[in-house]
Amino acid sequence: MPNDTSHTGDNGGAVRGDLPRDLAALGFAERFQALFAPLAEQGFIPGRVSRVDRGLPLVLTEDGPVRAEPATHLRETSDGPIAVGDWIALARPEGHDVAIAEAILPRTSAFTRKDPGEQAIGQVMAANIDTVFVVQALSPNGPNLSRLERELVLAWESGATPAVVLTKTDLCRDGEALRDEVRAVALGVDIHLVSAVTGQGVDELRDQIEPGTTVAFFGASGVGKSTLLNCLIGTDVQETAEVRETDGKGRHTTVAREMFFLPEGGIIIDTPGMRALALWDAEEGIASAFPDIEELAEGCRFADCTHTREPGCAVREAMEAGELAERRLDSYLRLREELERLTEKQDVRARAEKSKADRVMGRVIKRYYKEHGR
Ligand SMILES: Nc1nc2c(ncn2[C@@H]2O[C@H](COP(=O)(O)OP(=O)(O)OP(=O)(O)O)[C@@H](O)[C@H]2O)c(=O)[nH]1
Ligand SMILES: [Mg+2]
Ligand SMILES: [Zn+2]
Repeated sequence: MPNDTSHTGDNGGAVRGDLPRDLAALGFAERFQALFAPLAEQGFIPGRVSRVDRGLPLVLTEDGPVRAEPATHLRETSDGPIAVGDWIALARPEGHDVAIAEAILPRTSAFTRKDPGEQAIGQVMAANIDTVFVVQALSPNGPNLSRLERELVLAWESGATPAVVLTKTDLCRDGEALRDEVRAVALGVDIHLVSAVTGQGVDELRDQIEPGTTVAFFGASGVGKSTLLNCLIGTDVQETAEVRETDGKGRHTTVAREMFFLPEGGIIIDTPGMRALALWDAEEGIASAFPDIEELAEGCRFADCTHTREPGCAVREAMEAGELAERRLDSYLRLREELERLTEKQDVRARAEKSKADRVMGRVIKRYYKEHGR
């Protein structure tokens, strides 16, 4: 169904739905107000990024949506370091028709993955989120527990509260049994079962999203993130598409991260299904997502036990005794290894950047001596 509330925002970006102009409705919590106070004194305008198109953020302000250009110092990477959900200090220089995004307020949380195209760059998928909803479908090939574990590591690492949403309960016979399976890998995390077809769980989920708070949906293509968003909002604000018949995979229908608003006041960020979900700085995320293994590891003989072959390994003992699933331990070890490789790459990159900086500094010093003599 075409979206009848869509209209065109400043400078051409398509904006969907009725966008709030009240800062509280945009999630301008006390912490942001306090952070912004000195910037307001200097004449900056606060606004929140609802989407980014070709590096240009669409910033929602009290005066409506504004297309902004990131200030030069914020333009380091091609996508721009500005992310959906960011709070921005806007300047409107006289004679300019575009606003300039001068500063990003420190984030309370950020869902970050490793940029798939780069060696060691983090990519913020959404910022200042209160709850990360990791979405998986209970379709014939779901849930995928190992993928879920990876998603939960990133969710924990974001600093937001993780939660799991299991969709398409109408397609499976025993949702409760699958919930138990998921519970074993989503420790300390709320699990919600929903169906866009029967409406199961939709009202309950909506109740979880308090006015002025922000949630974000993450999960593979085709699991039903946008469908759920439409159900929660009550109108079709996002396009959805059937999964492929051959393999049940999604068609990557949603192509941009974007912020939406519930009539009740909650804020939802819908994201495109991600193929690659590589870890980024996930030390704490792994510890939080695997409290069972971390706790067992305290009983290992060696403090630096890798849980692969050491004698006196309490983790392997638990696995052999059937108290810890082998799949889960494999998953944990794989994530740890990925993190180690990432850290090595980050070190290489940091060294390369340092040596580049040294070379530049070397040139500057040489020029200085040439001009001033020794
Ligand atoms: N049976 C059933 N189908 C659903 C449910 N939720 C979503 N679907 C279907 O699943 C397909 C994919 O849904 P989308 O909402 O487009 O999935 P998505 O997660 O947004 O996918 P991307 O935008 O590609 O990341 C659509 O055909 C939906 O109708 C559900 O609860 N039950
Ligand atoms: Mg979608
Ligand atoms: Zn061990």
